[in-house]
Amino acid sequence: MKSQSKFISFVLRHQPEAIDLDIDKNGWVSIDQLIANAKAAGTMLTREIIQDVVDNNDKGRFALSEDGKKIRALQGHSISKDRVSIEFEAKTPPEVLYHGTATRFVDSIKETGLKSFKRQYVHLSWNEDIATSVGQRHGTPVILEIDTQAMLDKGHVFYLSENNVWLTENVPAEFITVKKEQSYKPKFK
Ligand code: HQG
Repeated sequence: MKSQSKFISFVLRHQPEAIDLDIDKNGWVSIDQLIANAKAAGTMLTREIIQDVVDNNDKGRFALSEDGKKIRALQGHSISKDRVSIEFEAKTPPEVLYHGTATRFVDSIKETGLKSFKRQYVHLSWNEDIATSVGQRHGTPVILEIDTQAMLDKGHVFYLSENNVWLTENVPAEFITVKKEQSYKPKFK
């Protein structure tokens, strides 16, 4: 299931054109078209496989439409906002949110803040363990604490995706504290 899930994530969030998929402004894609176009590209998907991916995805990344005919990713898109712009509800976050990154990015983040780069938003976690696993994908993890209250005071907006990922456009450096930085600790003094 992992490879199918990765494939679906890739075409729904990043490159629908890779298999000629029509994607609407809210990120929805027809399941029939997904199955047919995936097949033409050599990837075998069935309704059952897709349902399984939706139901058992570790992060609840995907959702089916009410009529069961369409599928979309709930967040994480890198497709331009002109093409896909999911309407997230602005929400007040907890006072602190976390961002997991890798130690090698910290100096740059301290300088320029958190940027979304290819993705539409910077992703923030409500929980430190999740942040750690997000950071681990890039190297030695480090957790950044984000002062959401101060950001709200300055007019920044936060959104919560249906699968509980907090999103915001960018996080200027002044709102970031490095929580756990792995530093070299000599064994003997
Ligand atoms: C870093 C996964 C240098 C940022 C996860 C991150 C998440 C900077 C990397 C979701 C920087 C971008 C998103 C700056 C940010 N200088 N580095 N100024 N600003 N960065 O993958 O947050 O499995 O685009 O810290 O679980 O790691 O796809 O973002 O390390 O929720 O569902 O640039 O992706 O979810 O990497 O991960 P990413 P992310 P899925």
